[in-house]
Amino acid sequence: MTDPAATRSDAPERAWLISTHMDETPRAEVEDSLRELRALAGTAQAEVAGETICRLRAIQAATFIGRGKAEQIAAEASSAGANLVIFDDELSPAQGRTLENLFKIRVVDRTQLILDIFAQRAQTLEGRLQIELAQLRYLLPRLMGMWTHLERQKGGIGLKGPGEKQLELDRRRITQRITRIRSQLQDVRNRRAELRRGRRRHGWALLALVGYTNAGKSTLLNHLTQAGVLADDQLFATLDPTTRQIHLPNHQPCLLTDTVGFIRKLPHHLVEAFKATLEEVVEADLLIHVIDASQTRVDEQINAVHTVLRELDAHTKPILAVFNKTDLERGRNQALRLADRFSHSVMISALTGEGTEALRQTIADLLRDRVTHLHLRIPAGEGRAIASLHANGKVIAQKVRGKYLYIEAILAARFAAAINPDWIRDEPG
Ligand SMILES: Nc1nc2c(ncn2[C@@H]2O[C@H](COP(=O)(O)OP(=O)(O)OP(=O)(O)O)[C@@H](O)[C@H]2O)c(=O)[nH]1
Ligand SMILES: [Mg+2]
Repeated sequence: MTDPAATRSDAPERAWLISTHMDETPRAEVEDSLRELRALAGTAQAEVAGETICRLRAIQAATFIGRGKAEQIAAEASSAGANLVIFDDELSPAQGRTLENLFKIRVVDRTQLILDIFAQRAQTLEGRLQIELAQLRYLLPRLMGMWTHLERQKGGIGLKGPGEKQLELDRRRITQRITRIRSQLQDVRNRRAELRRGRRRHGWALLALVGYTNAGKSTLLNHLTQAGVLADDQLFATLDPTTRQIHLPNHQPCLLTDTVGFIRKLPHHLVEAFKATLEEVVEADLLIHVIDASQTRVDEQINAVHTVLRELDAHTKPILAVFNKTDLERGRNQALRLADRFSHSVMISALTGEGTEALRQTIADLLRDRVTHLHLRIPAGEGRAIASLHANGKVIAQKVRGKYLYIEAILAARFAAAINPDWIRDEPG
């Protein structure tokens, strides 16, 4: 298969889409997944020349869909003027090669398509490094195939020919590059970890928005924090994380991070490569799972998010389910149907803001045992203790009366435990 980077070009490519399903898959599900594949193709700036749904009894080892079927599609795609085939599954290197030989045009699998979209979206150095790592790791096992092509061109003379030398060089160069990127990403992770440690030291609770792509995470972040990040009706609008302060009714200091959305069959390489970004999810105190309740396939989208969370080892974290898009009738109805599945859930519309005050309250309730709200009376001479309160917590009010400072503050539970009990008062004043 070809270099994923090569799928980007200025003129739109004409793609033939192939969506595969097991024989018994319900019709509605097949159509929905095809719709998603079209959206992915569109996001990658491909024009759809045509599409085939393959119902399979079993996956064929060599060609995935069977040689006969592939030949039939090749003819249709060729007469429709397609110059690219997009496959809704991850193909093995050998399958990709065999299919490319059959179709005589480029074959891009689902993984490559998603990698390509990510590559177009990545803005920051961190995002770019992560996507490059994922692309190189995808490419490495496929180099062999390229060499086979090369050898065939050379008439197959000499197994130890220049082709193999070139391949060895390429492999070595790619492996070296992977090592370099890994070490650069380790620096990014260290910096992020340091940042998080600092935030925790100051008693900030860390929240992360998670959810299927296009669920409305960025719209919600914008509504809650005026972050002004891009929210758009396209898949993977967000790649790079944005963190903003969110105000809660109890004044608990709290940060909310918006990050990359998930999708069904999210390539494993990508999850691996996006460790630095996704650590914001792994390290959060509470996950806000934004669900587009207006989707017909909402159950499947919820499951897809849980699958990725499991892969990240973040599935045991406290989760608040947020049913979004309840301004739409189907959104409201499905939210009511699904609420039972979660121990904590809220219905909102990130677009109109309906329900978002209840959301702030629920977040505050769920974080309550992480913080304490204290009224303190501290002798004015205790300068260090007072400075430490300011540094480690959120001081809501402070006044001097006589020889004492009266302070109302929110503190992380572990800091509160270290405070001289004589200073703690039950009532303000
Ligand atoms: N009707 C309706 N549309 C919404 C609501 N919230 C978000 N949207 C729309 O849904 C689309 C996707 O919103 P985003 O906020 O970009 O979604 P996201 O989850 O950040 O998506 P990615 O970053 O691509 O993963 C946009 O067109 C929003 O206007 C809502 O409550 N109601
Ligand atoms: Mg977004």
